[in-house]
Amino acid sequence: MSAERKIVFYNFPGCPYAQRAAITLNETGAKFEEVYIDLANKPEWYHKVNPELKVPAITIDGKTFAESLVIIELLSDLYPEKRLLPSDPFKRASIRFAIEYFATKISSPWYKVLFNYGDETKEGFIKETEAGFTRLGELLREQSETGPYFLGEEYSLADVAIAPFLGRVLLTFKHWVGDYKHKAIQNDKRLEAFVEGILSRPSFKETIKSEEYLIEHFQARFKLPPSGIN
Ligand SMILES: N[C@@H](CCC(=O)N[C@@H](CS)C(=O)NCC(=O)O)C(=O)O
Repeated sequence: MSAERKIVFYNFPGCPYAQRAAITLNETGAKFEEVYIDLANKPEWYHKVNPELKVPAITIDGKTFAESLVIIELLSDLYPEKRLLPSDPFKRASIRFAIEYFATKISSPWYKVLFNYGDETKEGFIKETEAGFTRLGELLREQSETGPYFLGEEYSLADVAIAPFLGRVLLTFKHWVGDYKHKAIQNDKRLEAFVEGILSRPSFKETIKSEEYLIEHFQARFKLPPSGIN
């Protein structure tokens, strides 16, 4: 059992990076104080917490850290009994690779469409994410033939780090890309179970805002048109 620590978590719940930290805190069961940072109107004092003025940030026993991947690894190290990062160096490397892969091949086209919404970017978004999901299915099977999680039955930081982006990517397809359903997911049982598994994990569901909240947030933040789905 890890020692009780004083944790302050600086969060903006619409942010997928911040949700990575929220999920990890939820998984550890640690007690923490949550400070809401309104990104549209950041408090003056926040630059002392994180000079980059981004969320998430966390203060643990007086030491402050930013960057979601740094924070979730730190929490995993502080609560090793939760086994969010396995001790096997090869598994740890595969987890870090999957996180980076998802960011480059799926989250990056997602940001492209959010910041420059139009027919061309939507086409590119479909094409690039179909390819990205196809390869993701192969990466999952390289770890384990059965799921639901990246490593198989064992939940890990790969699942933590990917879920907030996966949820928002699929929500974007549903509302702004004609409710498009990926063939790569429909045709791959392992990938389909992964999607279902990480998005139904209680720590994900307890830290995600409602679809209505996210739709409104995306519209305001990225100047997207109203959702095509009622
Ligand atoms: N690389 C950072 C990215 C964090 C980030 O970009 N957070 C956004 C919100 S999702 C932010 O705070 N942006 C500052 C702003 O909107 O002013 C991480 O992994 O934590």
